[in-house]
Amino acid sequence: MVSQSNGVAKIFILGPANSGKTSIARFLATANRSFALNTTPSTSIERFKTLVLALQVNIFVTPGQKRFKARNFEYLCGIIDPKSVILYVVDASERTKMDDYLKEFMEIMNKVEAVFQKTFPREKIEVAFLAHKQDLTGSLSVKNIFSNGVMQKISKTFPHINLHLYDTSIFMPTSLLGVIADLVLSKIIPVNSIKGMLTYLRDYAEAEAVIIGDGMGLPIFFSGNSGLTSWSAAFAARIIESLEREKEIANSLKDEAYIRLLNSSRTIKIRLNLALEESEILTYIFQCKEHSISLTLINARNKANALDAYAMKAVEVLFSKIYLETIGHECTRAGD
Ligand SMILES: Nc1nc2c(ncn2[C@@H]2O[C@H](COP(=O)(O)OP(=O)(O)OP(=O)(O)O)[C@@H](O)[C@H]2O)c(=O)[nH]1
Ligand SMILES: [Mg+2]
Repeated sequence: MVSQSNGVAKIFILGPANSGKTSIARFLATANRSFALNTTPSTSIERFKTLVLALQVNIFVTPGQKRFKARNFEYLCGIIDPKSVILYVVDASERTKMDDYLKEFMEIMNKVEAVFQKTFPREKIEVAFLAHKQDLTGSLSVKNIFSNGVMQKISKTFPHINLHLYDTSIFMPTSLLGVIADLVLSKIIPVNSIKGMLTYLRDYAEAEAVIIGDGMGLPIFFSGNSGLTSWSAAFAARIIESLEREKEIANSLKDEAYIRLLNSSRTIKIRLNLALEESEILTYIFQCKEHSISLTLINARNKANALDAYAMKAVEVLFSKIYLETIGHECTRAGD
């Protein structure tokens, strides 16, 4: 579940044992897939803190084993509020257990509904059901799990719950970031207009995919072929990271010339063209005051000169939209 106030979101992740809850939280907190996947069964509530664009996200992961059920319920009901978002995760490849998982999910929905009826009768809470591990063969899609009839029944039975359905996998980072963009970021930044801009840019560039990544390398927004989009945001993050490392080395060696070169401007704009044999990845990075975002175009067919200027301007505009409240006008005045 996620709740936001003053630029802080709280995400609580629930669901049966071994469904991938800790992996999801680890991935969102680090963008590191091997760290995310290398888990052991949890025995207590785990807390993670991360920054997704300008938003601080606090993630709370409950342990899934049945012996923790009562304690998890108690914890959840004690701190739930209308700004919270619940992520309920199941392993979608566990076909034979799906009925049990749905029963458990309904049990939690009942408790949440009861808390809301009593404490927040006029409010609603966002809940996302994640049919996770979609990379495994035989996994059920969320559409298979929830037919239209079931959804209608749920919305009637739980009038205080807004239920959203997602197919996710750690191997498809955009699937997880889609959940965060829809349910968490949409409350602080104009997600729909950013998505609209990406679609426009993809059409203009005739690109296979367009991706906005954050400083950590998470693919926050994307348009186009989602298989291609997942990892490309990581390139830009690695470039920023190595630039930061060079700055640190120059500072520690007191290498004046190098410091002047790297610190010469408040803002850093990078344009990178990665020409592979049959593909081309164009990346534009805008960095200021330790914040950065990247815009990546995959296989753009339109090579018009205007594309470069347009894409760089787009990434600057996005940066100002996203970080205006956090760092003010300082970084963007020059680009206006
Ligand atoms: N194939 C695949 N495996 C995944 C995915 N996400 C997580 N896993 C694996 O699933 C197993 C369980 O993941 P955890 O994150 O520990 O599961 P959990 O829900 O936290 O489990 P508990 O702590 O016992 O409640 C681990 O071996 C993960 O590597 C995924 O998207 N695809
Ligand atoms: Mg766990």
